[in-house]
Amino acid sequence: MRIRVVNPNTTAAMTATIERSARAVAGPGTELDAVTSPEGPASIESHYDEALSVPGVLRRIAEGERDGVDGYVIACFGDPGLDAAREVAAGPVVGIAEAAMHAATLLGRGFSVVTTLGRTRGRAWDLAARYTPPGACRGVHACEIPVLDLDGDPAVEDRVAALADAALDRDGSDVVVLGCAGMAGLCARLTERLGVPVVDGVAAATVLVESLVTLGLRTSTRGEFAPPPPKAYRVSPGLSTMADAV
Ligand code: 2AL
Repeated sequence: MRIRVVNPNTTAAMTATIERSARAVAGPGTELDAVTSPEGPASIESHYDEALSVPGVLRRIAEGERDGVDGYVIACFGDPGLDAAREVAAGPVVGIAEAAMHAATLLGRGFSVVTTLGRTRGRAWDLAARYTPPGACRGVHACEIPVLDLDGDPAVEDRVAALADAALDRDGSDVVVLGCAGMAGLCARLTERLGVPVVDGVAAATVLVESLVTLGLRTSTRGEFAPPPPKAYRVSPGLSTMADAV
């Protein structure tokens, strides 16, 4: 099967981190690729960034449909464009917050999210309310490290570990959810250090998409997620249209 992992930001180095995490768990029969958004913000840490990341995500999905991809992961913790992607992809699409939070509910009574900037906490809470039962998400904690500073600084692991450790105590939770795709590389070490399950959404979503494809399951086209009604779309000069990609 062909699985495509889409990094919704435009930073290729972060796509490499994401790809490593996805490849580490993908099955031997899976042909996996990781692609970087062709347009939009270098990192996603605001509602504005998130809105501007969606056209690039949809472009990569449209290309995937042309390339015969069987399922997709949207590898940013805000799950940008997830519902829209489901309308245009024939196969399943899973967001990393969605996968991580669902997985966390199978591993303990309550989970804590550790994320990047405090301003992204509202979005994480909104997604927790959408994906998990009331009370499952016990806290969302920010390390105040910008997304693009997560990579390459050895002090980051200590800071995130200290934050997660305090969160487990303060929230009375059993599981840690990593609130950014850029934290994927920290998962193994944090699991060792914290002694609780630490869920990296990139890995969780990769395996979940594989499972759905294996089961022959895809997004229902009966109602809300049917292909969008055909109509004219105006695109700003200099930008390509979705139709160019397919
Ligand atoms: C993210 C993420 O996963 N990718 C990105 O650019 N921003 N999430 C976050 N909470 O900062």
